[in-house]
Amino acid sequence: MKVIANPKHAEHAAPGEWENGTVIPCFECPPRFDAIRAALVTAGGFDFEEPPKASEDALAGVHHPAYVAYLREASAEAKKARDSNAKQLWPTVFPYGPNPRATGARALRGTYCYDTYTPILPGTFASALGGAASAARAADLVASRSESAVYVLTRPPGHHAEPDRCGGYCYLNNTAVAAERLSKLGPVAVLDLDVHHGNGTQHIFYARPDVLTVSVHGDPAALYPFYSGYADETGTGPGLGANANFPIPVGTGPKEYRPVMAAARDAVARFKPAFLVFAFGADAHESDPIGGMKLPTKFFAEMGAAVRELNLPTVIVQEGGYNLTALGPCVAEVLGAFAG
Ligand code: OKP
Ligand code: ZN
Repeated sequence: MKVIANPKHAEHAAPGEWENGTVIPCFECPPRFDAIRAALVTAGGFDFEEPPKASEDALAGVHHPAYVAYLREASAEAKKARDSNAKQLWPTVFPYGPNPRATGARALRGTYCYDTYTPILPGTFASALGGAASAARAADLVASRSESAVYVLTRPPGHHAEPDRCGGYCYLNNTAVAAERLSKLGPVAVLDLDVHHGNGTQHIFYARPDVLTVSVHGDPAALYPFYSGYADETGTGPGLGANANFPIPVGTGPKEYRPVMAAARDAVARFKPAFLVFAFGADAHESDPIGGMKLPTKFFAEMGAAVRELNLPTVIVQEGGYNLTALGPCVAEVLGAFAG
């Protein structure tokens, strides 16, 4: 299987994350990429490639141009800063009131970001754009039918990135970039099996009948991103019926996860898409530090097989997964089901 690997991923490395008023070590870190890469090299049969030089054109139809410009300029501003504190742009105040006015740099931080997990650093834009370019390249390979499944090895992840806001460690929505690209050629389904709801992907396509978004994730009453991911969110306007959420209780194990995964997969099949984008996270693993689910490593082979059964040209995009020991083996299990 071809792997398109983001050559710029390591340019984004946050020094910590803000959790409940304290800075804690980052879960989303460059060693995640290395752990996956090492596991795939060990497993064998993977052919690693870099994408062609990144272009912002890949973001059209996914992110608002003003947001893209903000990410680019804020990263450049962080790069120019001299002291280490000014090299990190963290939001501290978020828009409020009936008509929020954002005219200065500090206001923009909260305008374009919705949480305290997602700072802008000198290399953030290059790193995120490298991921988007990797997703676009994978989509092009699958679209041309030269490959039936291509894996995008990237970080930071993307599925929490909204059209005009970063959040949840995500800046550019790689999954949505692949789906948008494929949607020029036929109906597309996105199946998101990261443990967190793919709010950004849902919202980017919420009014579109030609891109189905389906997500299985921890109940948002208990798990990030907290404000969306409920089962009654089904799309809007022409997109009504083209979104499906399957929230599951925190603590779910294989026995309860399996039928929900099958129901989500069947919702994709009923849509009869021409292409699939599989947003994959290994954070429903039993040892994940932030997921809270109970899936063992061997269940991920079953997950891969369930998705593979759709028998669709598929772009597999890496989202989360934060146990550095489990992450690589889980990815290898999922991809093994596609390669076999
Ligand atoms: C990104 B992806 C940890 C709190 C959770 C945000 C989670 C983002 C997950 N202290 N922080 O969906 O894996
Ligand atoms: Zn996640």
